[in-house]
Amino acid sequence: MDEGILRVFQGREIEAARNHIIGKRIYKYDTAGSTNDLAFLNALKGEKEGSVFWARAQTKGRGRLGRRWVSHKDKGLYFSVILRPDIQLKEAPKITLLGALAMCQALRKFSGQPFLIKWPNDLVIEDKKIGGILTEMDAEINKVRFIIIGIGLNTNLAQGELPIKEAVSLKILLKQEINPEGLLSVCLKELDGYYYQFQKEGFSGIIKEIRNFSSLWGKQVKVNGVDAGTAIDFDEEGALVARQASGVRKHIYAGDVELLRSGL
Ligand code: BT5
Repeated sequence: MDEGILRVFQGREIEAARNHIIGKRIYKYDTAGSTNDLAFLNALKGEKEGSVFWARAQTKGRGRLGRRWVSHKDKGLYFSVILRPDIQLKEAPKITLLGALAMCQALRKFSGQPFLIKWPNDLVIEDKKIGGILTEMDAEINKVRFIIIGIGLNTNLAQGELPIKEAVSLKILLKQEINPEGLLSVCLKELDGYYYQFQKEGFSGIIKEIRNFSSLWGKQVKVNGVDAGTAIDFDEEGALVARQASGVRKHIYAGDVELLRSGL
């Protein structure tokens, strides 16, 4: 059950007033089921592009394929943004990657630590997961009506509170309590900047930049349980390119990546 809105920010307090699109309006909740559901329902009712739904805790925080996202109160940043890009359905994965790049940069700027993207939707440091992205959408046959990009970042979890062994939080890395508003403002600024770039110039500059922040290069990967080869690149659509032992290059459009010779 959602407990109702705690506060509506009009951008200024979170330093998002000067953003182009994202974060001009921020709805802050105490407890939500899932911020993605809040954003989705409000998008259906006509809420504007760029509005943000942020909760201190989620009772039904989720990852992909119905997996759980552990969302204890004030231990993570949990927010979802409504986007209304003029794109086809098949382009939607680009938005997940754009979000991953924005969050990777936001975490780097906020903390000075070398975060990377584990394609397609994880944020990692030394193969430990600090955050994840869940993109959901409403679409017609071929056309996206709106996309909800949901972001979860571990801020203040202590070592003993981590949901899985291969996870980490900013507090553990930086050895200090994290101010969620400060982090949210950096996240919205980065997301806004990359989304604006996407609207103006398309995806190619973004995919070039993402190539510099992949945790997978040179690693043997399994995708959805099947050996895919060595991860070597992203293509212009944001698919992962893996080289198989035979030399054949395989383009992988979606899936769960496991590393064959590493922790995650
Ligand atoms: C994700 O899914 O990584 C996407 C997570 C998105 C969460 C945000 S929070 C705001 C918005 N509202 C929502 O309801 N969701 C979004 P996936 O790749 O499927 O990873 C899920 C897996 O990550 C789980 O099965 C666990 O193994 C692990 N996990 C769960 N909670 C975690 C946490 N807090 N930190 C690190 N790993 C976690």
